[in-house]
Amino acid sequence: MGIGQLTDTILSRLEEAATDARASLDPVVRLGITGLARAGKTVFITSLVSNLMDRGRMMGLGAAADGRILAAYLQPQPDDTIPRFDYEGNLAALTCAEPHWPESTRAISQLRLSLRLRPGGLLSSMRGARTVHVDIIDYPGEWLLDLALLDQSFAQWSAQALARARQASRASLAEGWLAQLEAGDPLAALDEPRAQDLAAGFTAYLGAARAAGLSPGAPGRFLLPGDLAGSPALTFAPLSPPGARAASNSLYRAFERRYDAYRSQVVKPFFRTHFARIDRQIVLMDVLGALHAGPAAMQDLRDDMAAVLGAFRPGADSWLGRLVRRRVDKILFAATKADYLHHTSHDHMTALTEALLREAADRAHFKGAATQAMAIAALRSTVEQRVQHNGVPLDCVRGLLSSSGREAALFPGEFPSDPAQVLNAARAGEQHWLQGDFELMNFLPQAGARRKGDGLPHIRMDQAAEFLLGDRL
Ligand SMILES: Nc1nc2c(ncn2[C@@H]2O[C@H](COP(=O)(O)OP(=O)(O)OP(=O)(O)O)[C@@H](O)[C@H]2O)c(=O)[nH]1
Ligand SMILES: [Mg+2]
Repeated sequence: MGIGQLTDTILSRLEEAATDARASLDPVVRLGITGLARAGKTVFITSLVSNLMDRGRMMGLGAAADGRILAAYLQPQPDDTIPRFDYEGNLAALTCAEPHWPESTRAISQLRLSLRLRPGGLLSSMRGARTVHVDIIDYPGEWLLDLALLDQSFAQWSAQALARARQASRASLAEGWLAQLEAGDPLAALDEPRAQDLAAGFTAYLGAARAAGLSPGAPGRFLLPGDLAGSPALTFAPLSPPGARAASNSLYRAFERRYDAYRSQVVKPFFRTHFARIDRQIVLMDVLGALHAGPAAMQDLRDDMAAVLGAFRPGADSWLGRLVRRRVDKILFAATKADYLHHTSHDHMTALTEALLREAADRAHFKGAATQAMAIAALRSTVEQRVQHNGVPLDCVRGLLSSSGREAALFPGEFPSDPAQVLNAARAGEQHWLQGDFELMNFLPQAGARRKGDGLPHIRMDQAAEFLLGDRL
């Protein structure tokens, strides 16, 4: 083990000890919530907390159904350096007189929910109530994809990023940046304005890929810079290998150094201080969004899933493998926004999510943690309705359209019933789905969703909570 690795491990242990010393003796479950941008993390956490505080809609969570949860309350979180998840603000957005979806959030945040529990089983009358703290940690899924950078040199990463940018589905999005790249010489001396232009061109391409429903991939912070915006650690871009030896003052060497700084000063601290301490994880996936965006987006989703799973089972001799002492033992992959589909399609959505998970687990040689796939809606914004269309019954969902605020019943298209057909078309790089395109709707949250004793209306949040927390309650 090198000195750098030793320091990483020691730093991580010290951090852990400091947190443990501050914590009480009550058991803590550290629940990680992640997913790529717009996957539904903020709405999920708001709904989970609301439904654990008011448990009328949580009959699928054993401890709630048995009446063993005596109280649930928010507490100050143990980590003073992480922003608190704005539960109250997000709940207000979803339940106010004119409900709207919460603002996008672009960094890590945390919330502690404590549950007071009556013990179950034979000894229930002899033991007093106990407390379990659930520490909810919200972090961007893009940060997990950065793990791959730790195994790649600047040259390797550049080659891979350039090959990806030239793929058919991306070439037009990357055009501007690739032209910029051709116009310059990586052996020329570093010129800061040119370096900034290249980084900006590369970032614009990543943004365009995301807007097209494709995965921007690593480096995750280019689109989520937070307080690193404009810093040298984010002012680099892939470069083609130079034909001759690059001098130390060249653009090529400067970008190589910045790439290394990004890895050691941005990527590693996240894994060391936050990721290494997670017990349970939910990965939210916008499967409907990928289906709508087309086969290339679905292909990206499966690559991302394999990369994410790889982070949860790092090789024992990898940097992360040496760092992670406590292993995540349950991971839930949840396809979100199931309320955009009539329930008759939910089984198909689950089947596709399961197939994606199975395949990602094979590719990442994943074993160890229990995994499950599910279709959920953190906030149900629709009701179901059967509509006659040219004499044929159509299973629609009805809600308030985001575009106009008017109510409408829509049919999104048949959700494909055969996952293999979807996966094959994605692998083959088809331009469109054989069965026709899948429309994406956009509904607003409904007013008056909240009733006394009930949390936010949802689909299968109780089953998600049972899988993630049931055995600890
Ligand atoms: N119908 C429906 N839409 C949802 C649900 N959850 C999220 N959405 C939609 O997805 C969008 C993104 O949800 P967020 O919870 O903000 O997603 P996020 O992962 O926190 O996004 P970032 O903070 O931008 O990374 C919302 O604005 C809604 O339009 C849900 O349960 N049902
Ligand atoms: Mg968010």
